[in-house]
Amino acid sequence: MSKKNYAGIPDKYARLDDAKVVLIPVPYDGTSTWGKGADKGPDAFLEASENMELFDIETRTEVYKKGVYLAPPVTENSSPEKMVEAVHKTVKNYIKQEKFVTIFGGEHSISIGTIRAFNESFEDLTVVQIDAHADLRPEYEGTTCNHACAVHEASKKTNLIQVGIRSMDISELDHMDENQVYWAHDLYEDWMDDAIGQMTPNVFITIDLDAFDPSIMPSTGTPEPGGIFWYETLEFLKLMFKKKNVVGFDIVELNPNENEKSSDFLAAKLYYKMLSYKFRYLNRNEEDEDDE
Ligand SMILES: [Mn+2]
Repeated sequence: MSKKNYAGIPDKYARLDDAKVVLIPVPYDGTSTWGKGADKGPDAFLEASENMELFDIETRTEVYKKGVYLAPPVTENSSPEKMVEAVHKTVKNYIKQEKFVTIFGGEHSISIGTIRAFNESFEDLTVVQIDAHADLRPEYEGTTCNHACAVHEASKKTNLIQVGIRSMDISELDHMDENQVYWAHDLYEDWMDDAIGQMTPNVFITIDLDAFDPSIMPSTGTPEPGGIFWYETLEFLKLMFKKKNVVGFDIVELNPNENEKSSDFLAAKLYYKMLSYKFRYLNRNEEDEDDE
């Protein structure tokens, strides 16, 4: 894991004390079932971030000046349960310091710990899961902390909204609220306002990169055809940052391939876009409808 600043930003923007944002890498790949390599995700993401322009054209901002502290990575991997506990503890520690906490995985099981920490810290939490897979199994291969179980706990303890889903086991229907599922095959219709309407004020976003179409995001553990694309995803994210109090987010399942760098760049740009939206729309709320 590199010891450099996030995106090569100057030291004065990278110190914990002054930074508004904390970025926690979790290079964990303990339970993945098919394509291995999500443990290499954070390094590939950080390397791509160093080669990215830091002026966001759309928001006309340089959000890194809010300060981004790159935390030491969470490397606990002795068991899936211990990893989830370590992520939970680390995330909670930075939330308590009133930072905007973001996490980069690693496989999706890391989100069990991140969501638990946010759910304990923010009232009446909505979790928006953008993912190809339902990830609702209560247990898989002997553990409740498998990537296939990433949002099972969230489905019981938070207001879960699932977007982009196109792969699941029939047993997962028992744990699914289909009124709050936006299937990939339905996303050509108007759907964003309906989804926003189902959200409580506090929103946490978990993005499994396999939600994206494999044509633009091939480097992921389990690519599924028929995924979402770049600008529609940005439109939905922007809407959430405008209308809701997005309290944090994680991005998971980058499985880098050294011959295919565009996925690393997509992840890097996605992360920076989300920060740009967060601070551009920071003081907005539902009453503040006017847009420039
Ligand atoms: Mn997932």
